Amino acid sequence: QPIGVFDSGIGGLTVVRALRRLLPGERIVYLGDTARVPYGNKSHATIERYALQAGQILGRHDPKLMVIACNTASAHGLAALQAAAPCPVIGVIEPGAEAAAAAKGPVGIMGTLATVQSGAYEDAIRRRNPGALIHSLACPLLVSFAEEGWLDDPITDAICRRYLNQIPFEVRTIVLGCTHYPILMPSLARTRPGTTWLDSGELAAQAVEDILRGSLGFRTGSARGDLRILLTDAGTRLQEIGARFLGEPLETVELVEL
Ligand code: DGN
Repeated sequence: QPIGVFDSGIGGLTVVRALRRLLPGERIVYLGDTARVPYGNKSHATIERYALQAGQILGRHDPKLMVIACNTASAHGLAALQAAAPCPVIGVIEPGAEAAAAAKGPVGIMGTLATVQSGAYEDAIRRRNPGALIHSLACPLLVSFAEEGWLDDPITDAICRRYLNQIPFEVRTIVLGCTHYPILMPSLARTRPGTTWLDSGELAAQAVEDILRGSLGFRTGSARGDLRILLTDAGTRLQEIGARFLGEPLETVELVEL
């Protein structure tokens, strides 16, 4: 059985990349809702409905586990999908929040508007550490910069600085609460040296590894697991942008309708 991975678009490919590094033999079916991305500025009800539709498509592939590889969809759709899906479902927020709750001192959260407005990170961190000091910041422009691929560029540095200056200087641990942000790491690190960055997607991939090793089982051996990429729309620059997030060429892409 494969691992089913769902994202609002292609940002979740950073999670697939981490999964393929940690669990190279696993088969993965990825569904990116590229026709309706971005989710970051949509309402709770809409995002929840989209997540349930995506779960139905992934469910046809009989996954042993589903991963919502998008912070926005995890914040608004995880509970509904967990209730509806025929297999366990994990999101990217709990693993990121767990690491943040264990950090020393105040923590920062960067994410889309919908993720920050949901308060999902605050809730998940305070459940583990009720006294935690948390500074959340919506950074809606960063998704576009990540997709544009301006990764080593003074303009991206300036935008990162503009956002990060709003998080008090004493905050030394910041959660990348959007699966697009890891590819902006060079700019973020230049802007705020000495910060510990918690990559919610990477942490979620580690949580998947723990679950598989613990109970669901995983494929060993040298054969690389198959990766199927299902998208609801394949725009012109998709191969180029997707490959940057995945860290390998996007071979075949299948179109699906939700
Ligand atoms: N990558 C998505 C996330 O982690 O929240 C955001 C992309 C979007 O839908 N704007």
